[in-house]
Amino acid sequence: MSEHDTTVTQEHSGGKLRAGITELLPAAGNGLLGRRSFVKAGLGAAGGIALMQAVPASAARPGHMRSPGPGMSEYGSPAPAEANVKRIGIGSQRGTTGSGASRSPLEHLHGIVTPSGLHFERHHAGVPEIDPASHNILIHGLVKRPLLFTMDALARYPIVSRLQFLECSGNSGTLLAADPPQLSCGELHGLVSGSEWGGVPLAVLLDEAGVLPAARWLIAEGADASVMSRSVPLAKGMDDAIVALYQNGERLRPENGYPARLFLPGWEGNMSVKWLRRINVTAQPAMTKDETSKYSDLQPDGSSLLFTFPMAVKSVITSPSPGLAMQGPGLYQIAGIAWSGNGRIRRVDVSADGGKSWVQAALDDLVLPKSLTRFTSAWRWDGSPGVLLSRAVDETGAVQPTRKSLMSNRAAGAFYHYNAIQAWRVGEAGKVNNVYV
Ligand SMILES: Nc1nc2c(c(=O)[nH]1)N[C@H]1C(S)=C(S)[C@@H](COP(=O)(O)O)O[C@H]1N2
Ligand SMILES: [Mo]
Repeated sequence: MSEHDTTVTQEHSGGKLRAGITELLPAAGNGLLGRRSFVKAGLGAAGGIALMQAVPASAARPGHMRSPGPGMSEYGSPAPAEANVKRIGIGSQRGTTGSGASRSPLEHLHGIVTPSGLHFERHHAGVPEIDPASHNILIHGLVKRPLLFTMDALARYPIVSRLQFLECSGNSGTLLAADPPQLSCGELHGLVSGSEWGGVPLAVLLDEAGVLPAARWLIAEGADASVMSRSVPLAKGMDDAIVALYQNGERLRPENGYPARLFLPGWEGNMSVKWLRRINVTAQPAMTKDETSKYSDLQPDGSSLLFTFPMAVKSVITSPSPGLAMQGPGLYQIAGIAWSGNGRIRRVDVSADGGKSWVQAALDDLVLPKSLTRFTSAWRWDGSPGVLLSRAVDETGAVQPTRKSLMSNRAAGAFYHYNAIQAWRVGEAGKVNNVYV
């Protein structure tokens, strides 16, 4: 588990090797290197990799250097050559067009923000077409003053914005299958995305309505044809819940709740009710169809947990991953995302030998609570088969479980909240497969 700090070792033993070389000493089995390998030494200085080849300069200038290109556009689009980067795993229930999901192509993304057009979608009755000019949000029930907010009125409140993830509690559920499904990282785990969410703190609106002492719960209701409704503890509403109007700097996309959605940081995606139209302040939860027929969690003793709010600590290696084949032996950067609904990611460990030995991964600078967090680890792949794992630990000390321990503590038929360690097998030819270890 411990990372062997090769720099210190070398200096203390009087070694005069260049830092770049000393940094590349193995720190765990099957070629994993210390977490400062790339950060300090840089790929080039490390002397172990040649990603660029000498290419003879072409005599003729390419066409795009000989005449001006097209001009400005009102709303930009990705480069045509990136057209393969799109939402994946799109499917809906038989007989419906909009009761289903699409997934973020995690293996093609970097950073902790998912472009809005690639944010995963989960709808129970499609995307309603809502005119913001006639849409309102009602706060009523156990309050002194029931209030009706127009979208224009809401936009005049102080708006906070935060980089946070949203994850469907059904994410990764296909990994409950007895045999590992041969799907891409995004197809398996892409019901999670990260955004900069901007909105009005729900506490501000509740305070204005004047919550009565008997109030304990909020029943949030959406304006889609499924009338999605969830019971939310008042304490969450008073803590970090927002009525989101903005996503990555612009107004919400229709599929993500335009013109306003509830956003409950770190909690199962289902509770972040899109197309929010009503919050009923109550003393009891409402036991809606969306929290009884679904989103309850069967236990091994046959009972069911009605509510499982926070999404537990989790991580996945996005590169390498199935579909991103290795280009021969040499130095690679293992990269991935980690997140926890209970706060910040404290550390991520990576293994290249199926869990026999681990090295601590480097976390990117932005380690924010209830946010996607990037991790990387340098790997010298010698071309032999190996099994890559990542294991996240959050600031509460919770450790991402192995698949074996998760499965042994779960009832057959329980579906939601799968957060086990993902294993990718890298074969001799560099092909990457989903495996269970
Ligand atoms: N009104 C309404 N809100 C909803 C849903 C819905 O179908 N209708 N789906 C829920 C589920 S199950 C999830 S995981 C998230 C998905 O949000 P996204 O589509 O913006 O990714 O929205 C939740 N809020
Ligand atoms: Mo969901």
